[in-house]
Amino acid sequence: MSIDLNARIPNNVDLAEDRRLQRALESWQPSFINWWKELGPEGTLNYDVYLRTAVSVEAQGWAHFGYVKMPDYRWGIFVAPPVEGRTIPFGEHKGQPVWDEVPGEYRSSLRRLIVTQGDTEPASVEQQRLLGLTAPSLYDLRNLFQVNCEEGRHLWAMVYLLHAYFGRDGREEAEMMLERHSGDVDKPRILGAFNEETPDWLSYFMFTFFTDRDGKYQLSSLAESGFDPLARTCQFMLTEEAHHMFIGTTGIMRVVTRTCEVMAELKTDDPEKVRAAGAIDLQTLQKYLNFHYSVSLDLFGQEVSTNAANYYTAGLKGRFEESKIEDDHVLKDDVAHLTMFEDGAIKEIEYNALLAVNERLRDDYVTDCQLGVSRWNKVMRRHKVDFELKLPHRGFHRSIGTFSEGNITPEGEVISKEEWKKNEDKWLPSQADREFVISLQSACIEPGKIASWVAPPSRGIDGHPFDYEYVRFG
Ligand code: BYC
Repeated sequence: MSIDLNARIPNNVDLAEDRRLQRALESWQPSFINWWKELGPEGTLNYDVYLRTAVSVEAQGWAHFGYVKMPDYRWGIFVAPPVEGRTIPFGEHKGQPVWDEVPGEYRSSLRRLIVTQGDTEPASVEQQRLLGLTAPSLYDLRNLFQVNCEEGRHLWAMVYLLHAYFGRDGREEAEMMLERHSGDVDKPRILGAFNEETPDWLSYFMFTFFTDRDGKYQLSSLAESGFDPLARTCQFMLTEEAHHMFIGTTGIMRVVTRTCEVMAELKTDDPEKVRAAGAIDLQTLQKYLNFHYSVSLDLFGQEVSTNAANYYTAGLKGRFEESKIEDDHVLKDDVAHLTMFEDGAIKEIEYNALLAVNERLRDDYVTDCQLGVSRWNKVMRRHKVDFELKLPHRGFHRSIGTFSEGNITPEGEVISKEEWKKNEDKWLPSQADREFVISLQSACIEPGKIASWVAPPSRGIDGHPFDYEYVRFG
């Protein structure tokens, strides 16, 4: 499983042994680089960035840190080592040996899952392409670029699967990954949240907390797949993903910290005074949280999904930590109780557990999100600030699933459309809120300096201090 780092495409999948595949991927590579230059981080081609690069797939010491110009980043194909004798962990093929090739009857379902996953990766890079112009610190700038490079690598991970296992239509899908663009009217990205803008760093921290966390749960359920190449690919992607969510959790924590400091300095809880001092008031943070949480909840699909049931029964996409769940892993006779919107009311409805697999994953995600929110609230308690951030009701501001039919307040009350319209700006960032947050954005990129609205991190990257020169501008 050692990585061939000197190859034109670094890999641990013996690419050199398969000349056709190697040539096909090498012919996709220039399109990828062109896409990066056009739609990757704006104006950064000459920057030397202190980045980690995958050099191994072992848990210990998988990454090397050093200065890299981003177009020279060693994007490659890395999969976790195979598990000897692994069997399909769930569904109707449970207990049979895992597949090393695509089973004919599941070809289109698998391709669709891989394409949907792959599409999100370049989408997020596109969404974040201008953020580098207004980084709150050099440390944050470096972290942004790290995430961008790794999302690029995650695209490589899915493109490899498409090229290696799906022949001509896989290659066509790989081309399409660079043709759809975030927010493009004619060729948008596949999933809703990936067509939203990430216009400021507060949105970015929220995105890395809430939307990257959807990535964690989706990748974890694909890491259980009976199609072993997909499972192993996702296992390694999860190693990289952890840092992305760390940026979100600590990013929001640093914003909360700064706001609490300003409130203490000014002895006020007046949002206007907090804003005037160049910090973000807690009420605005709550609105951004409401927005990003709700669009990320949509990424789990509908509450009742035959797609999800079919993926599960086929052994293609499992649940979060499937092997730790104590049941038969077939779910045909199990039931689940789902919170849904029906006949104008929020109800608990019993369904077959197979149909409820999306909701199960969403439940796990909600629990995980709550842990982060509780950590932010702890910061406020430590500062003796009497305010709690809260996850809104799961029906709030939804576009996918039964709740998309209703108007639900953050507290979970069903209201009329008129009432929603009247109150929307209380719950979601208004135009004025967005303008305020954007007004705080300006590049603060001298080593050791930090913008007014966010506290410095408690430690730097790879043992370096906060004021390390994480990015050198060419
Ligand atoms: N937006 O049966 P349903 C990440 C469609 S993030 C638009 O419930 P299913 C990352 C759906 O496609 C993780 N359309 O759907 C994070 C279906 O279409 P058709 C990405 C949506 O299939 C940050 C229809 O509605 N990975 O890695 O059960 C940075 C019926 O819905 C949406 C994956 O998503 C939506 N939100 O569930 C970088 C994993 N939701 O059949 C990266 C792969 C549903 O009517 N994808 N629809 O044409 C999947 O597992 C599934 O496709 C979904 C949807 C869970 C997304």
